Amino acid sequence: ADLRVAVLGVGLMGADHVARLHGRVSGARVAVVSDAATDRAGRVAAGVPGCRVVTDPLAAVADPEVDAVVIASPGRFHEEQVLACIDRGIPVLCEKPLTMDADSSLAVVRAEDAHAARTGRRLVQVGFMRRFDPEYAALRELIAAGGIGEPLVVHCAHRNPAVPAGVTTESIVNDSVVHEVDVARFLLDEEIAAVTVLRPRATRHAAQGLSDPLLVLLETVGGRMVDVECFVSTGLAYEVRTEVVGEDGSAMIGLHKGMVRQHTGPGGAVRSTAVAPGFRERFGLAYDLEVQRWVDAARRGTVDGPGVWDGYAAQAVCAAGVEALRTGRRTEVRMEQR
Ligand code: ISE
Repeated sequence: ADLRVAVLGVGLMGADHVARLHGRVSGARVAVVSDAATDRAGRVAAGVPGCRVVTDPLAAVADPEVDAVVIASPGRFHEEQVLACIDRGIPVLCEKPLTMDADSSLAVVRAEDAHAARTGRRLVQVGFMRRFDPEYAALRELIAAGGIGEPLVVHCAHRNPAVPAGVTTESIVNDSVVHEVDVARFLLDEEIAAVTVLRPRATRHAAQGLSDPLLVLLETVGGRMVDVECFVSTGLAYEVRTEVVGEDGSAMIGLHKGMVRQHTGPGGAVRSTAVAPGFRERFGLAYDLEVQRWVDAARRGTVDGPGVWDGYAAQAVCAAGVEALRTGRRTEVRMEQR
């Protein structure tokens, strides 16, 4: 039978997951949606035959006709919603952040560990979708197979055309740079030990007081270094590039996708490719693959994607990043041994 999924939070990301589960993913159906904005929940549910609105998210988790949960609510609600899923023993895909700080994420790690010790099953996948992007997956395989020798340095560019009002410099670290934190851990297969954050001259397109772009340096426990240019108000497009430099070669992903065109430009013929306008275009396939993989595992009562430890590590590194931003100093990451 199809996996009956409850989607908690149907804003941009949650509504996207509903459309994906309904239209592109096999083996699952959206049985319940939940959102504090009941009119929005009603509109989303109306597009999915058989889908009910359950306003209280914890009631949605407890619903006997729900087998698994997708959490796309605001981050401050994730902790209690994830813990409720673990309590009920059902698989959950939780968008980042896992919780709002490292201590509470560690508590989720422990709760899931206790469940896994009893049942042998992990329950929580964290929404680090880049791991499912075919280019990132190929890059990781190349590195693991020794294709560029020992990796030494990673260069990352993460650019957004614009961000919603209310974004702060801290939230650039927590919501945007967090993806490079996970990518670095995923590609290099080791933890981040220290973070430094520099503030270049800000673009005039940034909101008042926002330090944009940021330059972030991540140092791994093995002494590898990852530089990240994170620039969230370029006014252009959605660009995510990653280059890994190794002892015996280098490899880059995220240059372009799709058609290369020749056409007349101002000073003669030009060659051009389109750049994705937003994260849904750039990572649409990654999201589809992520959710399909989650559904396949959830039908067996478990998960096999990035998990609570990855959510906790990301949170610990971002906490160090926020401190580095405040102090201007290199800041060591405080986290437990796995
Ligand atoms: C947003 O939360 C995301 O997750 C996007 O992937 C990222 O590019 C953006 O900067 C964040 O605000």
